Amino acid sequence: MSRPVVRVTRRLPGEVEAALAAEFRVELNASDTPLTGPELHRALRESDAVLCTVTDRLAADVIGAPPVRCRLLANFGVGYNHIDLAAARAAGIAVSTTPGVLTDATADLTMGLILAVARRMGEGERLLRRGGWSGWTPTQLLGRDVSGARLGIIGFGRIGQAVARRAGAGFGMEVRFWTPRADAHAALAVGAEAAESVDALLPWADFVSLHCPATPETHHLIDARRLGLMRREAFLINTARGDVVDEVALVKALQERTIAGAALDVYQGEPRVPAELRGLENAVLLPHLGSATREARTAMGLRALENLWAFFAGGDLPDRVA
Ligand code: 8YV
Repeated sequence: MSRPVVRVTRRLPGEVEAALAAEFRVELNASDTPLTGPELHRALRESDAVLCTVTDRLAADVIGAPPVRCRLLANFGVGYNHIDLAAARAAGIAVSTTPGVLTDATADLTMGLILAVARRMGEGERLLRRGGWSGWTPTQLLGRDVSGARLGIIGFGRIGQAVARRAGAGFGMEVRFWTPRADAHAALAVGAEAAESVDALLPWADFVSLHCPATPETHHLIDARRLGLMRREAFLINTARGDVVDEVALVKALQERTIAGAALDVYQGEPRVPAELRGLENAVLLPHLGSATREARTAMGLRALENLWAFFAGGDLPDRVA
């Protein structure tokens, strides 16, 4: 049998591209810019599989009606809100993700964001770089303690639990979480307590960290009303998906200081980040770096390769989501 044709939509770490080329007839996107809708549509008709990423909007109109040559969308990443699963199923396309291998990288970055926003690191960096630092003073850029503070986690899957472990064991934080599927065993293992509801968690927490997937149920989960439930001294951290937060309401809350600050890695209309947000000193803003370590990105690519390999070998698809 001839080797399956795999369209790879973005450049991947060298080790991953080499491993893919050894197994499949790989078509790379040399320009490394996101494929357009028509380009993705064509890729689905001309390849046996597409290795896609978060920048590929695989909506129903892009997937289109059968017949489609593509049999597998092997996503590079754990979140798959950019893929219309129902449309993929209808077109006879299976979908896989890369869970687990980016958990530590994303949880580490979350702790970095908690520290950065609480200790005003961005403000300090900007002050120094613009030549505005005239020397140490006892009251300059005072932040708040992270050690011992209360952390509220929304979404308690692998990443939420990994953040809870770091926060509890490393920083002595008191951790509560909310998830629609309360996992008593996981909670016990990380010493966290389940909250009754999102609304009960928000007024309690000094830091609220989001770790749920973007679904119709979590769209704007954090809206103006819920931002209003947070304490004035509290911070919002988002390393999940921009869609979970109403960005307009968040900008207003930050401008009016009804919450103390936000640290964001993800945005509603990536790569567009509203100018109002970029103008705020009490916002720490990163360009979707959650899994951006050499180790994690290589492991993600190799995991996508395992899915491709297992699928075309006719076995189970290990990380199937559709
Ligand atoms: C990935 C992510 O880098 O895996 C995810 O869900 O958000 C990121 O860590 C990105 O999705 C790559 O496709």
